[in-house]
Amino acid sequence: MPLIRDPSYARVESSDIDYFRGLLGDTGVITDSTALQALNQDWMGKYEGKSTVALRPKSTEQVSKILAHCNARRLAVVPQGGNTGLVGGSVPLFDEIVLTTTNLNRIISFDEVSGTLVCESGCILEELDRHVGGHGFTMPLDLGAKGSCQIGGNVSTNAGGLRLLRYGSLHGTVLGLEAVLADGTIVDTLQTLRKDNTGYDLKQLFIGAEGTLGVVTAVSILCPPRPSAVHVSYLAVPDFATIQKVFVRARQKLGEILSAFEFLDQQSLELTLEHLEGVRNPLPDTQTPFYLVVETSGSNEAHDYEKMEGFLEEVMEEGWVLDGTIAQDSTQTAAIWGLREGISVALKHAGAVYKYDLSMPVPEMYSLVEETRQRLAGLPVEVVGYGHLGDGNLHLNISTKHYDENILKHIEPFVYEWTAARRGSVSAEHGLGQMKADCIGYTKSQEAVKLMGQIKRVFDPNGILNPYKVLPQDGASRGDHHANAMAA
Ligand code: FAD
Ligand code: 2HG
Ligand code: ZN
Repeated sequence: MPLIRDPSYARVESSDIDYFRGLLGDTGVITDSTALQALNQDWMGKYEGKSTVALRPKSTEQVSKILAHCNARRLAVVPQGGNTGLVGGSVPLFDEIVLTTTNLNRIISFDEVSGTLVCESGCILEELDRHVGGHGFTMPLDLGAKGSCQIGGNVSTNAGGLRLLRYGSLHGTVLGLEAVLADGTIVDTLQTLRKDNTGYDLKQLFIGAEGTLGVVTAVSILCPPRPSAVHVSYLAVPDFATIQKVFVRARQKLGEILSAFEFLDQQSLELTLEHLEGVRNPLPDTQTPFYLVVETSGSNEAHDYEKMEGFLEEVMEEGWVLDGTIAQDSTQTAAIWGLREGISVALKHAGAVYKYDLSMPVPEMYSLVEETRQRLAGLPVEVVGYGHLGDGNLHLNISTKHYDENILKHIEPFVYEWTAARRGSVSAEHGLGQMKADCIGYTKSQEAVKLMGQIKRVFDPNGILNPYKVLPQDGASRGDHHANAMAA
């Protein structure tokens, strides 16, 4: 249902632009329509706003002054990092001001003893990984968008990614952060302590808040030592039940060095090979419904390779894996990851895509893909399933040429209701953004959503921060219906 602009928000006037230019200089205020186009549109080209001004502050103090001004004037603001989000959270719906963190890109410190990095929120993930890599450490998260996404965006979406299985979620690795509230108050919780039990852990509220509670300006994050031995295998598996046996065996055999366990179906593979140039099929002579990417990260090259080889031999002897290959060098490793990380890019090249990012018990996961395929039979779509199997996170994607309401009505609310019936989550890692602002009730209780609304009002009483996102506009979620139905 299309939303209507909330008329209680003010519109940007020339006096506002003058104020911003005085604060940020001409280069910090973007009003040129070509430059604005990229900031108004999301990565998929699915969501597009109509903002007439974007701001590029260079310091926390500037962010504070911008927000204080916007709050006093009741101008709505959308925080934007790398703009790689997949739920339309980083772009305006109407004329909200875009506040981009691109120029907040200083690395503040790195402690080589603890591995703690402190940096501004606009630092790009891949660049941070390069920086800490120079000290023998790695960032605790990795994702296909690493070349563009920013650490502030990662924290604000609580991004999961390819190695959550090994390094855990940002709720554990972020040690502190600095954020600016809607009224300009700077909340400094930028600690570097592993342990701190003094009161409520406020930083956790900003992790995954998708820019609705404050603008994150700096982050302190714990980086693990960079593994010196990384091995990646690519395996062909006949069915989804068998994938689960392979996963259990991988955990038993590879233990603490297991760092990723990803799956993709045949349809994902074919679509990626068709639409993405430069990707290679690691097992060109084997066709099977499922493929796995299994990675180990450790410190003993020969020993870790032996472990991976032993694991592969065992699962092949069991008949669970029909064919498999272990990357022999960094080029082959990059090729396997290039295929897995390239699925989203290939889907983008293929046309329009409906994305569902779901958490649910692993044994049930693929039935949803199959049922969705059946429901959509006869429609011009390709249904693909892949994701972070080790984390119970399915990426169900429905690819088609153009967005089409008729296709959508076959998918929703079916996918959400199916997930809710299994007590799953309608957002495992991408967030709710604008796509699912009215869907939280499928996963969270009405009491929890009410409490979130109260928290939002404490942090942002005028509701200027990322409106129309995350929480339902009028307090009623589509999922409430489901919750009521379950209770009845
Ligand atoms: P943006 O897209 O700019 O913003 C995302 C949200 O955070 C918005 O709501 C925005 O308002 C808010 N925000 C951004 N910066 C700030 C800030 N400083 N303060 C407050 N709010 C802020 N996600 C995963 O979890 N796992 C994956 O494996 C993964 N792979 C991806 C692969 C590809 C190819 C792509 C395109 C995306 C992928 N994503 C993945 C989604 C996306 O990259 C992540 O959500 C990422 O963390 C977003 O970072 P960003 O800097 O681009 O944020
Ligand atoms: C991934 O795991 C990302 O590749 C993107 O989370 C998933 O595009 C998607 O649906
Ligand atoms: Zn993912």
